[in-house]
Amino acid sequence: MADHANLALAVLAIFFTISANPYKLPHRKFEYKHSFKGPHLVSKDGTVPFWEHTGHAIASDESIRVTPSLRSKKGAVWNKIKNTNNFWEVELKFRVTGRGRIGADGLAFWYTDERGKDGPVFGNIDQWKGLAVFFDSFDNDAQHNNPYIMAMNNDGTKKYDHNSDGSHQQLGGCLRDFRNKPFPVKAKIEYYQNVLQIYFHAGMSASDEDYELCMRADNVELPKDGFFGVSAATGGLADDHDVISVLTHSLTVPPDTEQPSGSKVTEDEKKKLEKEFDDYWEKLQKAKEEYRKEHPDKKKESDYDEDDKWFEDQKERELKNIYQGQNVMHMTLKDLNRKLDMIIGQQERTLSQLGSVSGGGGGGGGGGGGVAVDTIKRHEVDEVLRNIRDTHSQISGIKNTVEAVQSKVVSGGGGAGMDMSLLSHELRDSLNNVKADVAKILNKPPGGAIPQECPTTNCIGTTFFLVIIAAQTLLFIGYLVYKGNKEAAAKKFY
Ligand code: MAN
Ligand code: CA
Ligand code: CA
Repeated sequence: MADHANLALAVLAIFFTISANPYKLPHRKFEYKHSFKGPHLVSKDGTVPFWEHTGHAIASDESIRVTPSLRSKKGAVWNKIKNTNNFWEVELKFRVTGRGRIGADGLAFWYTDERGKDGPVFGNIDQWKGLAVFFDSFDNDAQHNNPYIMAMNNDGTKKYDHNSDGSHQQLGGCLRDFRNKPFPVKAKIEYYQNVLQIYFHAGMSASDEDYELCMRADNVELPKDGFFGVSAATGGLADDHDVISVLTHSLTVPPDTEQPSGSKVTEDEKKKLEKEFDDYWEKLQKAKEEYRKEHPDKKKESDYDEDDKWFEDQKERELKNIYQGQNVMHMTLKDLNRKLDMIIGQQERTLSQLGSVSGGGGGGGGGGGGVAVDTIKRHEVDEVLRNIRDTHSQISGIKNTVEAVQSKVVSGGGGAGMDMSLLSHELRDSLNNVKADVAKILNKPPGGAIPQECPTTNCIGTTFFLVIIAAQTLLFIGYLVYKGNKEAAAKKFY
């Protein structure tokens, strides 16, 4: 039974080997003796462990200022320990800052057979042996192609052409601005299986992900053992050149990709093994069946034997799928929750800013720190939202009422229709009263015996009476027009 399990495993392993991507990522190992990084970059004696800084370079706890932003300065920091790894990756984190729109001259990363010498090439010697990567800020050949990142491999014979920015000597490069960025810029220089690649992070975010490929060159031969170093120089113009960290990893080929080509499984062998596995499986099932027949009492125990551990039945698979599905839902919900929190946070920030702007008045902040900002609280936000909801429901209620009223008005029955007819009745009644009073007055005998005392209410002339009637009619028409307009406006709003 164990043999069977082993065989199954072997077949699975072969399947994985065949289906796996033939390219495997290198094995990375951090090399602390070829690295430095803050905080506490310097020891008590002012030196950087495993490194030596020279020229105008100044080391502080957080970074090494390779040159200050003063004219004609040179500085360098060199690893004291020779690198013996065939392949490696160095991540260089730095800042180039200056007040001018143009700065100079630039920073250089080195992997060379020698170290620590002063010279004209960004603070290092010319005709070096090994790799240089220049972060060249200043456009000496006026081709409008700086700041530029370029790699140059030198066998010790080439003189760097400073006046043309080495444009004809480069292995490869890219035009990238690395000066005055909000975050430190980073360059990843990777040398693996004689392929040189430079990735660049433009310092626009603090994320580790934002690297992009700057250059790649195949068949690059670098010194077997060499020193890592960083140097910088200023000239007629100047920048601060600060190195924040150098992090080195050795790169080795993972053991399982080092298989000799003879051990690769051919298609025929694969089929043969599969057949062997099927035959064996059949035999095993038969043997199991026979055993069960011979030992019916042990049937239950053997139902779930060791071999079954390797396989999952339909139910198990479904359960697993459900579980995974739920997991995905859970993660999505979590993500949504996080995003919601972010939105609420932003809203609160905006509201608090608005609050402080309107509350602070035009006084210009009263001279800096220490002023407590009156921020809006969560419960206040909830209160505002509740109010908005209430208002909304009230408006809906009003809308419904208006609609109902409208429909009743249109159909002519009840509601506003009733009001209108009531009003017109009232008006008619009062008109009738007026008419009756007027008739009474008019029916009184003319001449002499006209009683001087008027009835208490209706002692008016005909003209005055007509004016009143006209005014009332006008009022009535005006009311009807106003009502009609209001309803039309309400209709438009909804
Ligand atoms: C001067 C010279 C150059 C240098 C520029 C920029 O023109 O020192 O070598 O590249 O300034 O600093
Ligand atoms: Ca230059
Ligand atoms: Ca140039």
